[in-house]
Amino acid sequence: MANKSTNVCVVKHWEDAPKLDESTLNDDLTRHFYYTLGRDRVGESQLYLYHALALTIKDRMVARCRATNLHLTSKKTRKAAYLSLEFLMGRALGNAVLNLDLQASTAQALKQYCSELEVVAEAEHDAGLGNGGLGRLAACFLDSCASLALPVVGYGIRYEYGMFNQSIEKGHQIEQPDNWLREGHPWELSAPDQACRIKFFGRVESYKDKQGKDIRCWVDSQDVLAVPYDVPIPGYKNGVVNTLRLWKSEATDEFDLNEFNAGSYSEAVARKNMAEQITMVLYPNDSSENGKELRLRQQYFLSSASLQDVLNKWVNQYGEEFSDFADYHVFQLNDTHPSIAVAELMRLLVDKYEVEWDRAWSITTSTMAYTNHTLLPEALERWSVPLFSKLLPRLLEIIYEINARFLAEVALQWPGDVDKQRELSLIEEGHVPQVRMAYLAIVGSYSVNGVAALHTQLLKAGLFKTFNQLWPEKFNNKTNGVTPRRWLAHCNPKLSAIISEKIGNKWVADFAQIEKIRRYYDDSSFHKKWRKVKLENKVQLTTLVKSRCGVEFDPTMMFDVQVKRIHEYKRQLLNILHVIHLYDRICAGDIQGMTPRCVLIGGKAAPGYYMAKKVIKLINNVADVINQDKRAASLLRVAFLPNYNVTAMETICAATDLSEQISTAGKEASGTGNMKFMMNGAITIGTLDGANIEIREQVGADNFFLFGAQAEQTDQIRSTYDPVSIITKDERLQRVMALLESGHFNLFEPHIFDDVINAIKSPTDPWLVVYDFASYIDAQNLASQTYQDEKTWTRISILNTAASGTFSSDRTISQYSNEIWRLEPMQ
Ligand code: B1H
Repeated sequence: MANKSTNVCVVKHWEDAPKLDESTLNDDLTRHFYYTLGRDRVGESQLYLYHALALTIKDRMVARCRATNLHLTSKKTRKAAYLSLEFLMGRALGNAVLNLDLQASTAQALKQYCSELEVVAEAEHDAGLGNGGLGRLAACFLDSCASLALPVVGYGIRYEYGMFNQSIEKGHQIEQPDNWLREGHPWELSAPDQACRIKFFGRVESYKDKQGKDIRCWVDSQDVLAVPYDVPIPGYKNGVVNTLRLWKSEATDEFDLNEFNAGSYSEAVARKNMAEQITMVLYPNDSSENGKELRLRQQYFLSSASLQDVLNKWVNQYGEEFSDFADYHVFQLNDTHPSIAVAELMRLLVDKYEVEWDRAWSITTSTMAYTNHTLLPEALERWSVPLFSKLLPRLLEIIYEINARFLAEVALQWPGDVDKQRELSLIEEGHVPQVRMAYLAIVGSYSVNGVAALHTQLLKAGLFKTFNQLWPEKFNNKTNGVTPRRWLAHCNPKLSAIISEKIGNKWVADFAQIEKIRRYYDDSSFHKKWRKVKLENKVQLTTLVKSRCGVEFDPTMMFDVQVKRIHEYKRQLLNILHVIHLYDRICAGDIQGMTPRCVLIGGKAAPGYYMAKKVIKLINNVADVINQDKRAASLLRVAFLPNYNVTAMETICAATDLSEQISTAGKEASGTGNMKFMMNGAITIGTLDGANIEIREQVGADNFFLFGAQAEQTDQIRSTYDPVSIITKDERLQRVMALLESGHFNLFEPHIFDDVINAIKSPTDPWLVVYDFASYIDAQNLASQTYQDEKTWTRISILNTAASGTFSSDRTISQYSNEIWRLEPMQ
């Protein structure tokens, strides 16, 4: 534990540290290349140049990171901790160079090595520590917090293996481990002196202290060390560098010693493995829980380490006095994954710091805030009571105590209503009782938010209805956003340049200003530039598609794109039915006025998700048939892009004409890909779902291709749903289904699509693919027609970018900060 005098010493040191600025970047790059890495110029790969540059850039962030920490410790400042099992960061180099305003000096320095930033950047491996939207949202939020100079620390897990790499073999998804740390991770800085101990297993003993107070003691636990690795998060040109603290699990030393001395060497090594397993791998299930014990260990490991870290810092500074702790802290829970933090904060306060229960509960419920990201029932986390009791015995006791007190409150509100108590209980009754993690999060938090207007409305009216009756003031909406630094300035430099030419470059920091580009929506010379940029971006994507899929795209054709996790509710199947319909028209010679299209689909399926994997196979088979058919060559090309990730999206979203956001209404909580496409001037074809609704409101109904059933109609539709009779009445769909059922796309693989076909035709298909088919095809036809009118398309494209101001994560984070966190900017 650092005492105050060493702190002062450190502070002095950093104040005196040599200032690293642009003028020294050149020398530092050389020093790192030759001395830190021990390389010379001849025949070295870009990898070492990347490492040397990353170290050079990191040097420039470390001092500022210290300054941020100094600010936080020197002033008693309110701060937030963002707890998330996922941070889908992607690459860091290009973003850091942009945010630190080092583009010119970096380019200059790299010239000596006959290289340039775009080339060196290719050597960086994506940090894929997340599944999809939820993890990428956390990454965008960190960028916005730093750019708005808000005192926010991200807490996550340093998975040894991130999101798996996907390859496609004979149309099937193959998963390979993502050993992203193999070539080193130059951005992180470990702080082994700040490691925390995390308890697992064991049992609870009770005894009375001197005053006769009942003390509960968690004993015989098997402890694991949590070692922090800090990743710097630079704000945009504001000198702020925040921290993402990622925890790695390690065995404690005494295991080795005790067991080793007792002669149980192999047992000691086995335990070491068990400890290190905790942070070994990210669970690849987007939007569904899998209930594995190791996952619960990860959740508790992150929650406990992060809370201990915050409490340690508080105690170091202010001692074990918690009366105003809640005035200075807030913990934002990214979904229920870290919601065990509610019980863990209680444990630390009550057991470790001997705070009395009611005071501890008041601290907990004024520091915890919970974000819900999904209404899908399969994603709602429940942990079995026996598992809890074995792995985290003291936590289960605390949850029982929270529940007892909560149910007493319920009884006061609804006297004598036992059903209400059963309905709201944190423990679900049944053969094996379960802990309901969402309920724990709601009961323990002062704020519960959804991630788009419709989503929040549905939460309040459905899933959390009774909680909303009990505590209406807790519930609020925070519509998601994405960072315009990565998702426009960095990924689309050409579009950024022509925008800045017209409206200056203030929009990068103040994205509401993007609205000014609207003035040019009818300016023909601006139209020309806009189209030229899009074409150049499409040429780049064409190169990527050619190299990854072997499919030749034609950049003069319309680029129609759907990239996201593969899930039935996202309806990649509906997309491919439209593709089959277009192919059917081509085969039938019905090509009058058809707009040539390149259809790109990409995304990973959870390894155990049977239907999602079948859909990938179908897309690949359909693509093969169409791409080999000469009749289609000038009208339709289809590709499935393997291993879709953050870096691929940077090329994709800049090059897309038509953005597919076609989920079943009421199922996509928000979506964030929809916002990235919009910023880059793609036009959306979509349902009234998640943030699509707000996108359409912002850009105007005429500038959005709408189709499909609405959320409030879907239950009614499902009750009388008869897809087979709809197919019979719709000639277009009948022909599509006939082609599919004839085996045309699986000539040498009989029956492989039977389950997909049956799902489409099932009256219990929850995703209503057949119901929405006709209106989807009509909307696609309208999109096609519109695309042929170059001027109209360009106008709508500009209007989309211009209307995307509100979808900046800066706006989202300002709302979190003003309405939930109540933080003051650090400058
Ligand atoms: C979202 C998840 C999710 N919602 C469980 N829920 C996971 C659930 O590993 N797990 O167990 C992982 C992820 N992810 C997404 O969050 C929503 O589907 C999107 O609509 C939303 O845009 C995104 C960010 O809010």
